[in-house]
Amino acid sequence: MITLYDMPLALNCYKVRLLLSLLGVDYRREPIDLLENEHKTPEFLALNPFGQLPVVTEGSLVLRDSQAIMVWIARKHGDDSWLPRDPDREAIVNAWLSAAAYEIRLGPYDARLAKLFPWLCVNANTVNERSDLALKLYDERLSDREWIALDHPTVADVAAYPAISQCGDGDISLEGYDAVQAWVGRMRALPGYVDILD
Ligand SMILES: N[C@@H](CCC(=O)N[C@@H](CS)C(=O)NCC(=O)O)C(=O)O
Repeated sequence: MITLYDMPLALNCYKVRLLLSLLGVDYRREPIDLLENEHKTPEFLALNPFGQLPVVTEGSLVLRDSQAIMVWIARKHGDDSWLPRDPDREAIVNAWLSAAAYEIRLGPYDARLAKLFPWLCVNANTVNERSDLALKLYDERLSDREWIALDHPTVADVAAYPAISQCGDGDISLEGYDAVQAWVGRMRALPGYVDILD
């Protein structure tokens, strides 16, 4: 059985919960309270020396980093569509996974952090500009297509969704990003979809 070390409001944990739910994979949640610094205890640091959520374990396997975890889940439990085995198509998905970890992280993810957990945000001064940059890139990408990487949902959509869908928490608006808004609606309609607090 998979165990997810998890905090409900943490966006990187939500990425993993959303993918597990979309794929119908059973797992158990082990709550770790970032506000109580439970991610910096010796026990947790032994699991993840980076001192970050999420962490996933299965038997003796211990995995950190939401992107790496999603790739593992997709390979293990998904059909090829969530992460294609064809190298050309896989590379496109991986490029958008990286965008979720960088452009989205520095933009809407950190904007939300700056409002909800300011002591964890290292670039509060640039989050508005970075959010605009990231949302423009995603809006342009989605202007003539339904899904971010390929012509169907992939882990790249799941990686981007949490920070984009919760960007209002960081006072970032999706107004004017019509293609992104339409994509958010498509994500919410996927079978197995769960909200951040479900
Ligand atoms: N690259 C990592 C980043 C993980 C990360 O930043 N996790 C946040 C919660 S969403 C965290 O644990 N922050 C606490 C800290 O960095 O001290 C991933 O994608 O999982």
